[in-house]
Amino acid sequence: MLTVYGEGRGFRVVWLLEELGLAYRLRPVDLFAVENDRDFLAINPAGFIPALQDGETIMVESIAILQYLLARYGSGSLGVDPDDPAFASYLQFLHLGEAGLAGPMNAVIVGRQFAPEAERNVRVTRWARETFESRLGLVIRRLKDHPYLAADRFTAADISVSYALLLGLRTGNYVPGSVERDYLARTTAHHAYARAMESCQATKAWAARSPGL
Ligand SMILES: N[C@@H](CCC(=O)N[C@@H](CS)C(=O)NCC(=O)O)C(=O)O
Repeated sequence: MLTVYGEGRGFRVVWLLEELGLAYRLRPVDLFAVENDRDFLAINPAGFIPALQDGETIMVESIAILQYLLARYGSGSLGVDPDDPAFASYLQFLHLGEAGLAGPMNAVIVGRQFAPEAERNVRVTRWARETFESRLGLVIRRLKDHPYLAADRFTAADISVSYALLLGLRTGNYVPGSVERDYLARTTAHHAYARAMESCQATKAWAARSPGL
């Protein structure tokens, strides 16, 4: 049985598992009390989420977990094969969703919402916001004349980037334009997205009290 530890970016993993129709267990992790969660710290001593346990295999990093699951359990239409011309675009956006969007957005959230006033670093926060914006420009450019980020079909790259855009939206740090709104309406219309939301009750509650599309 696959076990996903933690929501947050674990939502990407749960969404993919729902798309693939694979059985899993979601084990919640309270990041505000993680130092007392010995069972989780045995899985990820670094104490961040998500983590995946698959038998003896334990791993972290949401995008790596997506790649692992697709490679190990069959990607169906959610991956792109290396001999497909869309492979490069697929890999690029799959990783850009975290490295170029959600990662910098973390710095914006900490800089604007979590850090005590005296410890806020305006320059770092601005840099992170500008990084997010410039990478977002690549996403918008692509979506202006394509429905999805790669291969003109929904792939794991869309799970990666959709999550990042929703993170920015729900934390009030990004307002999607019409291109991204139409895109998010398309990706979140998936039944697997709705099932993932039912599975991830903390994410569902967060979405309900946050800005929506
Ligand atoms: N690049 C990592 C980022 C993981 C991450 O930032 N997780 C957040 C919650 S979604 C977290 O655990 N933050 C607390 C921490 O990093 O200690 C991934 O994609 O999994």
